[in-house]
Amino acid sequence: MVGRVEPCRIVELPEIVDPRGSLCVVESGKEIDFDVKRAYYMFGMPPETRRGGHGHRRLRQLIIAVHGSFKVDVDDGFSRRTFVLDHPRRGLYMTPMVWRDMVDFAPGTVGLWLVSETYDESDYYRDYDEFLRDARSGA
Ligand code: T46
Repeated sequence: MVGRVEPCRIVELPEIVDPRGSLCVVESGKEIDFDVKRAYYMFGMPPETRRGGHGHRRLRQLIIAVHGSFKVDVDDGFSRRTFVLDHPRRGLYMTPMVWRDMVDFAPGTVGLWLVSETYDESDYYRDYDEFLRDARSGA
């Protein structure tokens, strides 16, 4: 079986270089295959923080370290991968049914999440064993 971490990938965002400062674009139907229903961002993470520690049933997302860097550990119940986000020109596209942990935040990091769903707690897997059971049964 092909694991679901496989479709998680780094997306190089188009950069419009300008001496006044670079401009990067994320457009639905181009860089991402979903309409953005919600954006949230995080800052002030102490370096030893772990964020995430959950999976999503339907939500797709693009994660960008707009400043600083952090790592994203992804796990589809079969295999694991680690992605490093360390440039605002690069995003991590993530499919549903993937468990993720965010670690190793550099001081001053600001992370931006562009996601396909409004906030809905019922979309979350907060329990790893429940996630594992469903992921392995192909839910
Ligand atoms: C993710 C990581 C990086 C809301 O009310 N609305 C929202 O849109 C979000 C994202 C969160 N919340 C509330 C729910 C919790 O009471 O904010 C609180 C913290 O959220 P959570 O416990 O989900 O925090 P993390 O670090 O586990 O996860 C959050 C996001 O939920 C998640 O999707 O990718 O940040």
